[in-house]
Amino acid sequence: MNPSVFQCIDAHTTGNPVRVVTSGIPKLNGADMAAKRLDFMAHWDWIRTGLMFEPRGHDMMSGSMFFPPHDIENDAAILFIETSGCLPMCGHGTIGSITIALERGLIKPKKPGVVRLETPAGLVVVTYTMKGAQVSSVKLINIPSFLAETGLSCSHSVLGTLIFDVAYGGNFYAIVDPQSNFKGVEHYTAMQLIGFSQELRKTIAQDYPHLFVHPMDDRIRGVSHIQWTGKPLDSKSHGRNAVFYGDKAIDRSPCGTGTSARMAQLHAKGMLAVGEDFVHESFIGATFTGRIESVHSETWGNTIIPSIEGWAKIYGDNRITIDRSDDPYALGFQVI
Ligand code: PYC
Repeated sequence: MNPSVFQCIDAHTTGNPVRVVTSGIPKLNGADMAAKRLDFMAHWDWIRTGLMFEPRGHDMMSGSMFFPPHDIENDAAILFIETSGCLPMCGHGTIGSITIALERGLIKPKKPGVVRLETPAGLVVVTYTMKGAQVSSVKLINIPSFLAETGLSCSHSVLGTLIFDVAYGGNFYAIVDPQSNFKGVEHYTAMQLIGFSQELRKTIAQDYPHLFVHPMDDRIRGVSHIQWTGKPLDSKSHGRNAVFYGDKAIDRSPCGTGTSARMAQLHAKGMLAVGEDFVHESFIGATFTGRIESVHSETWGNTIIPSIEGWAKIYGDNRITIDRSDDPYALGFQVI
């Protein structure tokens, strides 16, 4: 068997990696990206683990593949591949992937300045600005986001009882705000937050097994990410977070879906108005600017339409081979 070859372009979105696969992409079955995501997970997941996990990737690795759109009104469709699986939506992944696609001519938008992107979670409309041949900023209008539950509690072996809310911004987030048993992100190391999160996510899944299912798409279910909040480093920012994903990762970017979930939570609690900027810092102090573009009332609850703006930088071209005939680590591994 010849090695499988994947041509990739590597970038980072405010510090968090994005690897866009441009060749070696499998043909997927399904009428939209939600169905294609399931087909990929069932039959092609070895490509994700081979390209995202060690030794070709690492704990934070995240990437994507572009597909032709299913609706001719749109410009492209995207599959997100991450150490945590195939997320329905990824904000930093969208900003990085669109930057790569535009700078390298992978997508030619029908209307200059706008990319209509089909994601597994729904249509995301992206606008961007260029400085010469480079994309200087990308703003995405995310899918409807909402606060799902508030004031839930769990017992944690180190921290004690924790109170948290759950919000959806493309993935379900347990959001832990400062409280008597958690002083705020600024008081902990990344390693401590990773340790806390590994246990908390397991406990939430045990204590609330049926609670978090998207009301319009039951293929999206479960709290996959933990968002710890706290005081910003810069007085001009409005908040800071540390988002835990995968098994050992803290997002280096402020997390696009996490910021969307955070804005949905703050809006529902009367702490963020429509049109107000929300400058959100990551654990390393990188920022995205979020905004609530509009609010809606659905039969099943209230939603916000959030926007997220940030930037990305391409740093490399990467021809990666996966040789399943003789490499015991062909499919990747994690050290947990
Ligand atoms: O930016 O949405 C995001 C994201 C999810 C996981 C890591 N980053």
